[in-house]
Amino acid sequence: MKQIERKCDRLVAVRLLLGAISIGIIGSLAAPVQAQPARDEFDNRAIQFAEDTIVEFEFDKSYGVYQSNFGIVNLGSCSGRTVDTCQKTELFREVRPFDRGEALTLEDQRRASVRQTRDPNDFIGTPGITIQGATRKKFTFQANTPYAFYLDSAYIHDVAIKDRNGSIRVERRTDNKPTVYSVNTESTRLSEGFAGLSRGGVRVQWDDTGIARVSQPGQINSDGDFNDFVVIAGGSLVNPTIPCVSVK
Ligand SMILES: [Ca+2]
Ligand SMILES: [Ca+2]
Ligand SMILES: [Ca+2]
Repeated sequence: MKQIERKCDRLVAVRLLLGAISIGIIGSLAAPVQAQPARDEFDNRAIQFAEDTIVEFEFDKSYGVYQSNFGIVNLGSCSGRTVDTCQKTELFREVRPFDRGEALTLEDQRRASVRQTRDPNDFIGTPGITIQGATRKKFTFQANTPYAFYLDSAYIHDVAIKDRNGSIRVERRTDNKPTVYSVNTESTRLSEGFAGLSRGGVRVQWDDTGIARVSQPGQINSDGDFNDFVVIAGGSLVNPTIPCVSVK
């Protein structure tokens, strides 16, 4: 019961402290008895806290043609040897691939072939359009448990199919892409690291698996832009001594 009260204190404190900053780390609950040395990590290798810790996440933007889902995978809770069997918690799900469309159309592909694009913003996805509902979510990390982030993506695109009689029809296809994990530095950047959680936040920047951008022609991997899906973690460490204020 006391822990719940403390959590309440911290939730309120977040609102008081953050002000213009819309994201925050909500400190931690009472430290459990630990057999192992405490260790905090927030990088590609692992997401791990020495104490139970609630972190608030906010969807920022996506600049990628894929339709993606972002979440947290508990690396200490797996039913097999591979990461795909670990327990997952989804935080944000794109309901469409990007703001201005529901698929990469034949017209998009034609324009790309002549190095044009209908969207100079690289298929931007914004809160309220590609991500509906809450764009801030909290997650409780259990003490001394390794986690990672994951991104699931699908490529939704039209293809032209020539029938036997010579007529052309358009078929919309959905290709599910392999899940990418933050343990892969080719997929994810967490540049600010653990210290960033209490200093404005950590930008969790994803590169999915690459759709060539027409704005960068001639490059072998022109889509290693690490902006295909961006989430901000934390931002401000809550002071646990702030008294509880009733939430209206
Ligand atoms: Ca997208
Ligand atoms: Ca990319
Ligand atoms: Ca991109």
